[in-house]
Amino acid sequence: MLLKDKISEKLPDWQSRVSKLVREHGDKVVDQITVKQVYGGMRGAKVLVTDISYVDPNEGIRYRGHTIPELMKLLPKADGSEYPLAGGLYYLLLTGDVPNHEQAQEVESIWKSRSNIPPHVYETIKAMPSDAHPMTLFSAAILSLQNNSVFARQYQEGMQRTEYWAATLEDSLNLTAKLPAIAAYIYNLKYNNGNYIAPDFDLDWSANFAKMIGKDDPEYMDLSRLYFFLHADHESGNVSAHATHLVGSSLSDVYYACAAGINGLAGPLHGLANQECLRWLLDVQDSFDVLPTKAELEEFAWDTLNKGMVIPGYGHAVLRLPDPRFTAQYEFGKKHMPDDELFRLVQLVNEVVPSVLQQLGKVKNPWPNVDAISGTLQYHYGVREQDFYTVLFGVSRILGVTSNAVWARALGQPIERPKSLTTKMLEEIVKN
Ligand code: AMX
Repeated sequence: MLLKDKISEKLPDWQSRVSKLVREHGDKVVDQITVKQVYGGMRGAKVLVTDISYVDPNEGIRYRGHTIPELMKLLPKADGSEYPLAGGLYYLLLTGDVPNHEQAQEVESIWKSRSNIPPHVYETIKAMPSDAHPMTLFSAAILSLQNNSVFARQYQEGMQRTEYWAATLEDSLNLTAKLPAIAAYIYNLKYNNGNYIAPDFDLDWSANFAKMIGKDDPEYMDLSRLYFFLHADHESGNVSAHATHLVGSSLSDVYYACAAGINGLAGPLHGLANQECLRWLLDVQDSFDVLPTKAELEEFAWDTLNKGMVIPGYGHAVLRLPDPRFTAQYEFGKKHMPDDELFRLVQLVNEVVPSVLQQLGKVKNPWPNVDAISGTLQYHYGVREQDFYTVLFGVSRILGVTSNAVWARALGQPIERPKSLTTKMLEEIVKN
């Protein structure tokens, strides 16, 4: 199979690079850990490795070494669209090579052939209480697929360590193939009277999601392609990626690991910020009949901060510039909805909020992140159910975290087990 062969071909070189590094330089110091980092969520501590993506604080995300604008040009596009095929992105994340159109389409075909969802998954989703958050349904649906894990079955049968990654790849392809239909099912169940809309296998993975939630509009299909392209990975330390990796490091299969990552994504300081951000923008709209003036918006922002709340969609643990994922969506908005009232509000917030956050004096990055605009674009096309937005993020994020999972197994990354200390021990350390 295309992806398996390609990874097999690349693996020996990666294995020898990693084992040489560890063998010859295993005791070299990479970084020092400060007391502030120990207490501060390990911020900036360089203790993880991934080759799938890297976040440069002053430049933003690079997938396999390529920036977002570069990949918008390089990745194969869906027919008649200027936005990348998710199949091509997955090929890139998994293999490190930019695919040609045929290779991207081949991944899309693999997905189509594995997209069928066992009926018990739907039953699991339906059995949840009607007020369960869509992320709860999404996580439960992923976990309910676990009985299909190739990795778990082969492990029980006595698989060789060298085979782990190939079984993980199988699981990853099986899971990612099903994500658009699972997400669409959740959407239709919660907001569309349970109407089921069949996939259209002439469409690509991203556009098919749009189709299955009843959006035939080519512009919304393009937005889906853009959205799933932008949210796929953000190196290894963010909560969803790290949670997935941590759980996978115990040789839990990708279903267990991805459900964990999705649960982390559901937090308001991480993926749920997209829903929170739209809510905040709508609150602004409700408070003013027309677009507020800059002074009014500034006052509204201060009100939010004075209530002890964060301004969602702004700030980042690593980035120190406007997030290029924000910029790419902003460009989409400028092209397709320049006069949309909410989009104009996003523009105004972007002009006002950074300086408010700077005045706080403690925010390290006052600029917009990916979540500052993503909900607004969805809202424009009628996907107005804010609590669904993080599911969209999750569909995309699983492309990145499963790519990481395959390579973590391929390179034999061990079970994670950092060391904890007591406060007393730290007090002793600083005394000495
Ligand atoms: N509004 C108000 N206060 C903010 C802020 C914001 N948007 N961003 C940072 N701060 C505050 C922090 O809460 C912290 O305050 P404290 O010292 O009193 O606890 C202080 O500024 C320093 O924080 P930081 O070092 O700049 O950021 P961080 O690495 O601790 O946190 C993040 C990063 C994203 C959690 C934070 O910026 C935030 O809460 N932003 C709003 C929520 C959001 O948009 N999250 C989505 C991030 C992207 C993603 O993962 N999807």
